[in-house]
Amino acid sequence: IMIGMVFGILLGSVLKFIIGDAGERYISLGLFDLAIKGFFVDGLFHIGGAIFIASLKMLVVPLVFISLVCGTCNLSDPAKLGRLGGKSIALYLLTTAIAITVAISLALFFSPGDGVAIPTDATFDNKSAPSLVQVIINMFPTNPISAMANGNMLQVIVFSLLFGIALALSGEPGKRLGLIFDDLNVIILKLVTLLMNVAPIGVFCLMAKLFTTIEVGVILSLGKYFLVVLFALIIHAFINYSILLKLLANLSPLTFLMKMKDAALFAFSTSSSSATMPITLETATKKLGAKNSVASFTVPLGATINMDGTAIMQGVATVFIAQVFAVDLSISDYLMVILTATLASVGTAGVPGVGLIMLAMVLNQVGLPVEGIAIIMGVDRLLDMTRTAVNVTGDCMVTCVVAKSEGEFDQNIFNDMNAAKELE
Ligand code: DAS
Repeated sequence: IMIGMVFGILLGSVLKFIIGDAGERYISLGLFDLAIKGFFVDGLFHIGGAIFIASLKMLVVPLVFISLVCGTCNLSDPAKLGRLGGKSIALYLLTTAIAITVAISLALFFSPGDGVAIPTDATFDNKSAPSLVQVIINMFPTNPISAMANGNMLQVIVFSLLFGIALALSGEPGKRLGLIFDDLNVIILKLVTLLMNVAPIGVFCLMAKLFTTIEVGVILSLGKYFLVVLFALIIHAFINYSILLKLLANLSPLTFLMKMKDAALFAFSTSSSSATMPITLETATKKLGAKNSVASFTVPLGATINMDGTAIMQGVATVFIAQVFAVDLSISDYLMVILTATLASVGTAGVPGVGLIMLAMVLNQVGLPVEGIAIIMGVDRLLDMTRTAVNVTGDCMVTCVVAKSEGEFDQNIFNDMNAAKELE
């Protein structure tokens, strides 16, 4: 994806000097310009990029429905669902909401997208913001099929969670259907992987077209965007998690972070919470001291619904894209972003690049042009690696807090710096 990005930027920049706006055109090739612009920029690159964005949006509904039903219905002993589930889900949502609030505050403070105004024909339907009560009522679909057809993702997520819980509580029929959803999950994640395989071409087309027209200012603000996301991720992982660990479980943040190194590095290199899950589980039990009876529940659940790093990217990206397209978001729009991005990160399966796919949902929700994803897509891979490491760290932090609160935590293992050295 990085190679696709670099080549797209280079070719787009070269073409800009040939067929860019009159002010920037340095070589006039007459008819040849029109051929290049017509065939490449408005043809090949536009079509390639549009198809790639459409396929990203195509995945959102099935991905969220299947991965959430899977994550919820695989809950071990449904009876445990109450206490453990309640604590974990509450903590996961709390840390994600903190993450995205930090992200939006930093994005508003640093305003990486300011000063750039890419014209957009997207009409920002500044719908009269529904009251919070109405938002909560609206989250429950009267017709789940139409919610899916219309891409009303908040309703799809609620229906998926309820369906998964009902499935987990339905004995034999639930077990049979659960197995089918496990298989569907494999298929849909394969679809994501296939899409990620053609992502370099998609990114190349998007960036080539983008850089034929983009203002230099946008490129600079892209750098700022990258740094703001990175800064928010670092604050969340090193400060917010440390405070929560100390406050809620009286555990040493330094010991925790040092023991998280291997799992975080594996998450960074794979960009996939799901792929890292076996390492996360080993780390939570053998290095951090959480009993398996808790970790075997909170880690898979976390890998499915807990994506603090992703929520951070979605928060900063939404503000950045609103600024780049010079769209003013009101406070209620930001509240909608926090709710949507928190739920979007709940619906994001732990595989590379899906955070970007879910970003399409957040942008839709507040009426911002989804095409804005093209601007940030090129630097997303690097951010994906970093935010996945934060996602996994969040899963382990909550696991420790819940295990400690359940009295299923071995403090000696936690304090023993040599515990499970062989994992390294
Ligand atoms: N890479 C995903 C994960 O595995 C998250 C994302 O794409 O944002 O956590």
